[in-house]
Amino acid sequence: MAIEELETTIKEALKELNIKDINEGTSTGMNNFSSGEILESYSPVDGKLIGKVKTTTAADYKKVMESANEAFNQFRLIPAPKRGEMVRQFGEKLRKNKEALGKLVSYEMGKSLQEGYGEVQEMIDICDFAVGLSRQLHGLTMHSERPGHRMYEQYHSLGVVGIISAFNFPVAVWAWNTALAWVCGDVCVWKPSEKTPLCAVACQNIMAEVIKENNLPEGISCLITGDYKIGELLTNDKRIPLISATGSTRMGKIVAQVVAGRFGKSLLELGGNNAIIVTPDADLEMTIIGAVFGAVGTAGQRCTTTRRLIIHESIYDKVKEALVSAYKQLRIGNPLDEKNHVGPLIDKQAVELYNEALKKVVAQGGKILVEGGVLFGEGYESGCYVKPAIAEADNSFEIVQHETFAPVLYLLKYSGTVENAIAIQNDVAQGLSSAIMTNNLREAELFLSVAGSDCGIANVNIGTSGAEIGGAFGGEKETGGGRESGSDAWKIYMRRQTNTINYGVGVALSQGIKFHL
Ligand code: UN1
Repeated sequence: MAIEELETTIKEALKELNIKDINEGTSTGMNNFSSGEILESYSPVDGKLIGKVKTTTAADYKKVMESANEAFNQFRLIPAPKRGEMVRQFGEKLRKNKEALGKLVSYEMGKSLQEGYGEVQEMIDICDFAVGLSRQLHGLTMHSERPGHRMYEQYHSLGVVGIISAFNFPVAVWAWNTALAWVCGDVCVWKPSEKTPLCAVACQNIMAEVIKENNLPEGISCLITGDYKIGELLTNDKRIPLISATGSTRMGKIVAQVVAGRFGKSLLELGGNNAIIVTPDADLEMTIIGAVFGAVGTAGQRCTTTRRLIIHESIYDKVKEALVSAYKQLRIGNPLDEKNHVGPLIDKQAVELYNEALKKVVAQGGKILVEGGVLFGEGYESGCYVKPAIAEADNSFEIVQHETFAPVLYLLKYSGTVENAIAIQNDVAQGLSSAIMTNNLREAELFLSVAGSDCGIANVNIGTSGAEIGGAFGGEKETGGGRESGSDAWKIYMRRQTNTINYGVGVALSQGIKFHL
């Protein structure tokens, strides 16, 4: 793709997404309170400045929260299916803007265009899910032990939801949260990654149209931008009953403690160290596609990225050879050019961490199988393009135990039965996603059993990444324990109330207690 072509494509996308004044500090189409220092957004694709955004000061934050609180008081009174209708309209607008937003995601974050579109599709999917959900926010009814009594539970809107999202899914993870929060009657304050602020502005602009067209209070969708300090205002704020945070385990630990300290709830989606077990009964073609996409998709910057392959010794060499030959076919370059598989890392700091990981795996006793390295020269001017690498390693290595957000895949060997592979798979601090490649029913079922994978996601014959929105998404251990998107993940966005109603004539106490006056 020629440079001029890329420039025109991005210019058009920014225009379509209503992103203006990029030199003065683009602001959103609503809730325009940010008046702080300018935050510049550079593309890892070509290193160019895409735009500038004004950050949120502490004084601005006060106004944002006032607007959010005010909006909540109105919004919670709107019937849930009507709120669902609003989310349906948002989903429609996303369909119209899929191309432009997908391109901006690809350009500002660096993931392949296909994955950029996929991310917007994930937003559309969660909107559809939330629309149906808006008529199903149900509690249970139960039988009372007392005659003439009825018991049931209901779910009420919770309040202001704080959303802290990461650069790697700059729009979808916000949508997982907002689409559900909105049908639940909550309002959202979003702090996106300072590495992808324009994607956030674009989402706000799209939502602004829906809010305007439906005459809704602007405070239902608030955006605050800046570094961790603005995030701290959110996490410390007693008016925010729920903080949903996606990012590193280090960040999550701080958020969890601060939020728990004020009896808030937190929904954490933190680091993963995901493995695929490859047993002697694995289908080789499925394995290679699952493992390669899992390891190099989004340049290894998904929480669900495949970082470890645990291969049975009897097929180890065969899998190894097939992987090496698959890696030779990978094309690295401008992610907006659809012939490329792998785009850049987010920034030079990420490149440094990648370099360090490769050094460490060798220093700790590993062996490089597919050479890594940073790419220079034409098309690679941003300095953020790296070669996906493979190293043979051992699960006990400190670096293997650590999540490096880059395309570095570790091959680990196991012998004996699948129980040994499962033990290796579980022997890390993180617990997000996992997979097994096998056509053996016993192995597959054991992997999914209570004695199997300890992760929040466990797949058979597909890779570790690419979860659909219909299931609850999240993981155990240092991944933080939160569940987002599908299934009954909506419950955390609401407060549960148990109601007991006495429709009888007498007074009856529970537990048979007698109390007479
Ligand atoms: C993330 O990396 O934070 O399952 C989210 C997946 C995507 C979401 C990843 N649907 O890979």
